[in-house]
Amino acid sequence: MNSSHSSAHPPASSGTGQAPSASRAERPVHGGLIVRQSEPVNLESPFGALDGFITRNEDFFVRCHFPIPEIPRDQWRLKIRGEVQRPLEISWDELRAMRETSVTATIECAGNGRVFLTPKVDGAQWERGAVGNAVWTGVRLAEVLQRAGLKASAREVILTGGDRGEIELAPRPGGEIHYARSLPVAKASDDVLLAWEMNGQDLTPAHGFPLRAIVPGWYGMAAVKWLSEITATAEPFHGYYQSVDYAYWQRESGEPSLVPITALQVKAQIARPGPAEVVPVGQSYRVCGAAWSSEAAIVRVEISMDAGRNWHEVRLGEKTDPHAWRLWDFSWRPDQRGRATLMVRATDAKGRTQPTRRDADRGGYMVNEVLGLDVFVE
Ligand SMILES: Nc1nc2c(c(=O)[nH]1)N[C@H]1C(S)=C(S)[C@@H](COP(=O)(O)O)O[C@H]1N2
Ligand SMILES: [Mo]
Repeated sequence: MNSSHSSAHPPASSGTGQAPSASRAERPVHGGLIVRQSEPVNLESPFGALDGFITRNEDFFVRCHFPIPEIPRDQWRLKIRGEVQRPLEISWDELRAMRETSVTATIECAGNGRVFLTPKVDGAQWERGAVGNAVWTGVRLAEVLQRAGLKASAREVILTGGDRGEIELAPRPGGEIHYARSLPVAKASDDVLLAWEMNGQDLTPAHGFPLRAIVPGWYGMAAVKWLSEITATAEPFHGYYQSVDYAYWQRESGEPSLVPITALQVKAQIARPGPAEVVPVGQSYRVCGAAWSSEAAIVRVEISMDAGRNWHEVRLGEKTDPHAWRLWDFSWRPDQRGRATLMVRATDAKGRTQPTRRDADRGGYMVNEVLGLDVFVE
């Protein structure tokens, strides 16, 4: 397996698209994606190549549970059914005639950073690159729901994708299922977008052509691709991708109870230097990265160069859309040779910050505890 580690110790790692040295790290590296799985396709962004606020479409990570469905746009229909007054089938042209909106939103896979967990957990072994930030254009889900007329009995809205297949690991339902996730009516009627464009271009097949959901402030699993059906239900949905997969143990009312993963956890990541990178002693190095949270701006990112003993505030990039990540950088002049353990920790406008320890109730998801990144000063 390839890795996005940018080791500058000779021989250099091959073909990862990573910046192999501090000086070259300053240059934008457009390195292609890292294959985590080829079928179904799962591709990771080289986070070390981060070079702007917007992730290019061709650099955006891809997370698929089933083969990518081929959906001809002119035959495609969006069905709206269940607890609605007027069940609908909306054609592509009808959808495009609706009011268009854009949102800049960061999508992070709930399993991003999983490779750093000990003991090892199941699932795609993402490093830091199952995250990206894009401008999404489409129509508000709320407007589509309004057209169908949600009944007062509706509690949740299930989004179903056009992709399907069999689950391999038990516990599993028999036969083929579709990828599906539900949203509470309050979120569905708020800021969820049904998007047809990513950074001004039609969605690619891998990212959900012709239509996908964007659920700002939530982990990626909610952003259902190849959207084909919207079903309003009176009962909570307990589909595979929110009860077996993408669920965690919550302890709010006594014994642990399995609940669907929803909101993004506040988190900062270092793009450069990369793991095991060699950083020159006595010279200034621009450490940089991104930080994000759920429904609150990032207000502070701190960095430590000595495994958490001393912390410094970094410089934050422009504050833009509340659902978008914030870039940050810090000028570092290492004066001591040897190994240095870098750490970052973000705080958002709601005062939430990153934990120092792993919460075992999260299983292989929501990795936002402060992690160390070792580099070598030479
Ligand atoms: N229909 C469908 N939608 C899906 C998925 C999927 O497998 N099928 N994967 C989800 C997960 S887990 C993530 S993290 C995001 C990733 O979106 P991307 O592939 O555009 O980066 O899509 C989500 N939407
Ligand atoms: Mo995901």
